[in-house]
Amino acid sequence: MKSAMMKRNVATTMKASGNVPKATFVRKVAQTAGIAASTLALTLSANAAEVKLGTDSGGLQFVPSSVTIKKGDSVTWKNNAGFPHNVVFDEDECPSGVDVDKLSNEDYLNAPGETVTRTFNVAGEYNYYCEPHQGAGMAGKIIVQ
Ligand SMILES: [Cu+2]
Repeated sequence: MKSAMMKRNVATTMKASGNVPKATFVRKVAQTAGIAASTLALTLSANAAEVKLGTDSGGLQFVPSSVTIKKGDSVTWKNNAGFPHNVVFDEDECPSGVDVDKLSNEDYLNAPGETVTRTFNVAGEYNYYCEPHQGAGMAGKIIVQ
């Protein structure tokens, strides 16, 4: 019970601290969760960013729409609202040599909470979109440093 509450607190704090520098952000989250910052930093350095498919209110957006990660990190997209969604990378909008067919998940995510995870091993900027909602502007960016 206690650990479920802690998780919720961490998630809330993470959502609210969009532009806070990482160190400050880690400290804040650690304070909120009541655990050592060093422990949390270690956890975060495994680095899996999460992007929600659809806003909590059902908006047709990736949340957050832009994510910055390091080479070797992965991104997990989680079905949230307004689905079906998918994740499609455009060859012209990714670093050259990247296999966009492998990176994309063209199958629709239909179930709530369904996830797709991809690992990024080539630095650069990746732009992607959701095919069913491309017309509504559902697009995102991954910056791999
Ligand atoms: Cu969509």
